[in-house]
Amino acid sequence: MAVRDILLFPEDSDTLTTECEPVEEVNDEIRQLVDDLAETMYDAEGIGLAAPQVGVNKRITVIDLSGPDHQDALHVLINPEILEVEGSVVREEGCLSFPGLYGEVERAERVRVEATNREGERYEIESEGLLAVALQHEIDHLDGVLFLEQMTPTKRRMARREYRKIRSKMTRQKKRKKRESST
Ligand code: K2U
Ligand code: ZN
Repeated sequence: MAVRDILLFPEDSDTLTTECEPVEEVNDEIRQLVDDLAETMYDAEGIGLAAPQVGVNKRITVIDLSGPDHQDALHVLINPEILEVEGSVVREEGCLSFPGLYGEVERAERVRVEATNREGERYEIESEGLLAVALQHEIDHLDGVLFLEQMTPTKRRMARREYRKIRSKMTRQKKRKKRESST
């Protein structure tokens, strides 16, 4: 298993906004990628992660709501499809490709999803609450859709402005550390 680098917006926006390819066969290479995705998600203290976020253009995502201290409820979704959606809910979301940015997104309240697991078997999840939100957030990633695009225009404008400030501060901090380490 390996922790991989997580791609960031905007420098990696081309990869992050590209629609992913279906997985043809669940083989050892795919299982290794699934394990790396899970390890990278836990290391980043996220509750979900999609393959394009580590630079792999395949329809694979992992979700674990139990958090990095438990790691006992890992959902592996290969070639996931949303079969049904119901209701509507607005919830604050974040994204590991937009570090430090949070914003409200409207999603379906309940979803029914079909996917293939790590053993290559097809299965279904019906969910609501945070799992339903995470499933929609992650499957959006596989379609090259980022959570900013799911916000209302006003919230998207505010989020873009906030994210520019976050990234400017990150850049200043990196430059200061580099100066301090060279003295
Ligand atoms: O795909 C990702 O960037 C991982 C997200 C997944 C996620 C975002 C929003 C809601 C559910 C899942 C990260 O786990 S961000 C962590 C997080 C989770 C909930 C709310 C805010 C931030
Ligand atoms: Zn995300």
